[in-house]
Parts: sequence; C-alpha cells; structure tokens
Amino acid sequence: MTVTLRHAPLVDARPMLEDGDALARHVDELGYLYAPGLVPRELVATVRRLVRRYAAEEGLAAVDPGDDEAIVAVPGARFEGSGYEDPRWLKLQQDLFPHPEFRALGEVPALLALLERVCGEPVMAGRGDICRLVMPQMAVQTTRPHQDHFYVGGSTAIWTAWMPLVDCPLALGPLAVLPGSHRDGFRHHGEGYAGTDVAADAVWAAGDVGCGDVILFHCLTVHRAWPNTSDRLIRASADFRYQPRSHPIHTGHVPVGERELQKR
Ligand SMILES: O=C(O)CCC(=O)C(=O)O
Repeated sequence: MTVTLRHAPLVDARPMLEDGDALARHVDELGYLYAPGLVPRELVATVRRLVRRYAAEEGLAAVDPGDDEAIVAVPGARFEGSGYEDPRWLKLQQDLFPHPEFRALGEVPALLALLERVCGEPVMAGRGDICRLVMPQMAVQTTRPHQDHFYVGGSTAIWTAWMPLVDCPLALGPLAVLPGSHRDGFRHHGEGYAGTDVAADAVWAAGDVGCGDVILFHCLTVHRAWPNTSDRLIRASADFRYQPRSHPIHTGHVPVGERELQKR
C-alpha cells in the first residue's frame, strides 16, 4: 500500500530571529525553527567536498560528479540493513568528524547565538552529531517518524540543527517536522529504528531546502525524512545536537506522555 505524505511549507523564522518574545512564542507553538541562509554556503560546500571524497573512497559516490554541487551515487551502491551499521558509513563518520570544518559548521556563531536565545542560556555542542547519506531509491531506509529524545535521552531541552549539505528539493528527501508535536510529550517508540506511529493524514512541515539553511527542532518534536526519489543523487546532510550548558549530561528518558519542554 502506498501512503501519500501530506505537507505544508516550513514557516520561515527570519522575521522573528531578533525579536525574543516572537521567537519564544514561535518555538513554543511549533517546536521547530526554520532559518534559511543561517550558515555560510561556502562552509557547507567545503564539508560537502569532504563528504564526497570519503564517500567516493568507500565506493558509494562518483569521484567526479561533473557538478560540484551534487553527490552522485555509484550505480547500485547501497547500504546494508538500516544503513547505520554499514561499515562504509561508519568509516565516513570516522574520517569526517576530526575535520575542523565539520566542527565549525556545527558551531557557526550565528547558529550558537540563535540556540542561546532559544534555550535562554549558552549551549554545549557535540551532543550527538551525525553526517547522513541517503542513497537514491532506497525508500526502505527513509528515516521514520521519531523524537530524538528516544535515541539521545538526557536533557529534554536538547535541540538539533539539521542542515542539508546539498541543495535538497523535496524529491531528494529532506527533513520534515510535525509542527506542535513536542507539546504532546514523549511518545511510545518501537524497537530499533521503528520510530513512533503518526496518523496517516498528518500534515508535515517540509519543502525544498538549500545549502546554508538550518532546521532547528526540539528533542520531543516528531520528525521524519521525505523519501529520496532521485534516480542517482545522494542526499547528504548533517545533524548537530546541543543542550543548555547548565544541564547535566545523562541518557535517561522522561516518562512516556510527559511534556517537560524546558526542564532537565
Ligand atoms: O536526516 C534524516 O534522515 C533524519 C534526521 C534526524 O532524524 C535527526 O536529525 O534527528
């Protein structure tokens, strides 16, 4: 059975980024914040080139895609299983993470300043950063609806910054968020990467996103990916996680059903 996903545009938060009250209302209501052009495209391009180089070394991406903006898959290259245990993907994380450019992308001053405004205090980066490669035509590996709190645990004031490393129209499978879902508390999740059940007629916030854009979302906001239906392009993205600096680091969960928006 094919389920047709419904979506409405992401709300552009730029008009309220400098207005503390409007920003707080927006974040409390929607549980996400879409900031187009918040990080420099050149820095994203540098990280993309690193990702392409390492993906090519693992036999996943073409060495010379003929287009500096894209990452082209080697025909037939696929991740095994969920993709997250695939040694080629794990090796790419190991190669990429030590690069100062990757760290710098998660610590762009404008991004840290925005997170500080959202959290009401300085934030600590490095709470679970990942570079994702979504291979074309692998609908089965599309990220299912979930809350980050299920996988990350810890403070319920953890926020994630999701950034495309390639321009990412809807057909390339960007992130989609369920507006306001953080307000309903922590949900039941299935084993492994099964995620959480969401009504078939849910309306996701999603759309074409470009390099330099950031989608920030709260760790109780339900999100998923759109399927990558491209014939040959890899969707590459990074997600960086942050928590208020004063919060202790731990991996515990709040009880299912409980909403603790800004508490530990
Ligand atoms: O990029 C994806 O497919 C999923 C991203 C995600 O779940 C996250 O950033 O927490």
